[in-house]
Amino acid sequence: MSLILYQHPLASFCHKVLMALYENGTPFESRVIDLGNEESRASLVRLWPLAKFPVLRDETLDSTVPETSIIIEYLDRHYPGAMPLFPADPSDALCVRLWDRFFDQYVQDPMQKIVADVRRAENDKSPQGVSEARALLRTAYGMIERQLDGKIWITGDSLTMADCAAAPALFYAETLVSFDEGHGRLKAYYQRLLDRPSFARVLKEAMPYFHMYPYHERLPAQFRPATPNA
Ligand SMILES: N[C@@H](CCC(=O)N[C@@H](CS)C(=O)NCC(=O)O)C(=O)O
Repeated sequence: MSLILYQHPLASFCHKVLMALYENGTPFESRVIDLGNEESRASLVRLWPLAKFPVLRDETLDSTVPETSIIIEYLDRHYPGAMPLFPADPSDALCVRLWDRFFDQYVQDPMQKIVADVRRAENDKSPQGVSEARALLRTAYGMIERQLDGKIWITGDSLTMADCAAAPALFYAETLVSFDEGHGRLKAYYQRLLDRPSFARVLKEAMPYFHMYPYHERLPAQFRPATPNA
C-alpha cells in the first residue's frame, strides 16, 4: 500500500484527514499510534519529531507529509479522487483555506485547550485559560452562523477541505460549549456534517474509543459509550 496514515481514531485532527480520504475513497493503510506506548510514539517521532498526528507517509513518492491541511492538499494534488476538496477558482480556493484555518485555530484549538485542562493536576489548571477558550468558541459560533447564511457547506454548495476541518472541531466543541437558540444555521450544518457518510464512517470507527474522551457523557446520545450494568 502506497499511503500509510499514522493516526489515532479518537483524535480530532485525524478525523479531518480521514474524512477527506473517505470522501474520495482513497486507499490507504492505517497505523494507530498510542502516544502512551514508547515504541509506538517513537515510530511517529521518527517521521515528525513534534509527535503530532496525523502524518501521511507516501512510499511511492517517498514523501512524509505532516499537518492536516498540507496532507489534504497533497492528496488532492497527487491522488485526486471524484470529490475535489478545493474549488478550481483561486479566489474560492482561498476562501476554503481561510475557513480551514478558522476551524483549526478558533474551534479546534480552544476545544483542545479545554479538554487538556481537565486532564491536568489541580494546581496546573488554568481557569482563566478555559474561560478565554469558551469565550473564543462562542465568538467562533457566531461567525460560523453568519457565514452559513444561504450556504449548505461552509463556503458554498460543495463540501471542501474546510468542512473536513469543521466536522471534528464542532463535534467535540459542542460537548463543551453548546449551540444556543441563535445558532439555527450552525445546528443544521452540524447535523449535515454528522449525516455525511464520510464523517459518519469516521465516527463509527471512533466508537470503541469514545469512553477515553473525558466529556463522553456530553456526546450526542448515539455516540455515548454504553454504561456497564451495575
Ligand atoms: N496543526 C496540526 C495539529 C495536529 C494535532 O495537534 N494533533 C493532535 C491530535 S488531535 C496531537 O497530535 N496531539 C498529541 C499531542 O499534542 O501530544 C495539524 O493540523 O495536523
